[in-house]
Amino acid sequence: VRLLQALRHAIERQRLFLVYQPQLELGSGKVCGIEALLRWRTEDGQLIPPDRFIPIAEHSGMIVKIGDWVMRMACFQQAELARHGFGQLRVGINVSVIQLRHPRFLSSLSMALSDSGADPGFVELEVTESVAMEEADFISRMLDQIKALGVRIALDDFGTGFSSLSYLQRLNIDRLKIDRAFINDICSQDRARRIPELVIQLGQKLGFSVIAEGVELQEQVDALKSMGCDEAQGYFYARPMEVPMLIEWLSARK
Ligand code: G
Ligand code: G
Ligand code: MN
Ligand code: NA
Repeated sequence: VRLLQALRHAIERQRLFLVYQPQLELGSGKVCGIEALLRWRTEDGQLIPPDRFIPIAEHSGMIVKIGDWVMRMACFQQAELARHGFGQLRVGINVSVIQLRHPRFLSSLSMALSDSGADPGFVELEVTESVAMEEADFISRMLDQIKALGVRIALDDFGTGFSSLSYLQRLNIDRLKIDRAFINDICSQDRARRIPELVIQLGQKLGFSVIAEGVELQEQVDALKSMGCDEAQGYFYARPMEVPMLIEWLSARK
């Protein structure tokens, strides 16, 4: 309850902000996107990780307001990056199923797009696999409507849910994000390579691109490349950064 109250204040006092983690094409080494990740800095300077406050925000329904703010901020920052010459970066935005269920979700999304001038083709919503598999008909219709706005869709934490393959084939999505749990010991154990390998092949067969999360080592990059994985993100390349630092980081790589 105290955390909930503090979160309410944090929203009013604008203590929430976004950091962005780069995503790279494994083939060319080019930066192709960024994922927006929410952060909360309390008055005394403490950082509260999203794992701690997102579940509370979801329970209380506050995630709708927070999620709207995240979508708007990410769209405005995408447009800002475009003005700095980085318009070709897709921005990934995590969305909760509570947001998707809200009747005004689509109008919030289209307002964020039109108010910011962000190019919808460079905005990608991340929906977790487990969410996409529940309420299948509702979610698949929602995804169709999101796609109709020109926005891309990624299935997050892929491999941790239980996808029905026939349903996956019908879903209007652009890519799969392999959960970082599968990337962890990709090099240390032969067996651990099998799932990422399978997900990459599945993505290729179904026409989705595949990105690996949580890449921390050169050996993981090499292994993923040899498996034909399209993209990767993780501490190996960069930690999530606020926009000014991101712009510096991007400029240094140009
Ligand atoms: O950034 P970090 O690794 O601490 O994120 C932890 C979890 O919080 C991840 O599962 C991530 O998807 C989730 N998360 C981060 N930012 C957002 C956000 O803006 N909205 C939602 N719904 N989840 C987020
Ligand atoms: O569930 P989701 O994919 O949205 O979560 C992304 C989370 O993973 C973020 O909280 C981010 O801070 C974290 N993350 C990003 N790269 C790495 C990494 O290389 N290693 C670890 N352990 N976590 C990472
Ligand atoms: Mn994500
Ligand atoms: Na994930």
